[in-house]
Amino acid sequence: MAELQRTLVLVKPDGMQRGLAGTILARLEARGLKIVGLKLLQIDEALARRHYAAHEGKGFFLPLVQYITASPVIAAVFEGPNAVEVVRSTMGATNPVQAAPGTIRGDFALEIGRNLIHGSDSPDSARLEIALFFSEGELLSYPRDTDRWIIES
Ligand code: IDP
Ligand code: MG
Repeated sequence: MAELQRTLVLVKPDGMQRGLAGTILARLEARGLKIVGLKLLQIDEALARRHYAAHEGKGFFLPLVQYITASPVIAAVFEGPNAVEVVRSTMGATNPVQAAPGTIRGDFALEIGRNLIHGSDSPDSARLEIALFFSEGELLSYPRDTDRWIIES
């Protein structure tokens, strides 16, 4: 059986401003992933710098901090088998120019600096990122009646 994972998703400010939050979350939900955490928040500069610490010093770092703090975002934790990789493949490539049609970025975005969605890139970064946005008590474990039709166990 595949490893059950949790991963952090952000609907970035452009997704919120463009009214695409529901569409983006719906694609992940329809894939079969389960929402186990969800909140609307405004990311401040300190949180943005921690979340994107791996990119500090790169040319796009400051514009990236400005972008992610420019408007409220939705933070969500999705759970499922191989959730990290499944979210990444559903998002599409970082640069929407290279993102395949059918992916979120490939269907709704044009530029790397306005690419709509964040998804953790590994189980380790997922654990760190989830802890930045959610306390343990804000994450819920619950069965869905449909789980056995989505996950072969
Ligand atoms: P990811 O979001 O697909 O994991 P990362 O390489 O982790 O991509 O970069 C984080 C975010 O930084 C990207 O989603 C994008 O918003 C922004 N970014 C990455 N590379 C560039 C760039 O070359 N120019 C402008 N923005 C970039
Ligand atoms: Mg990344």
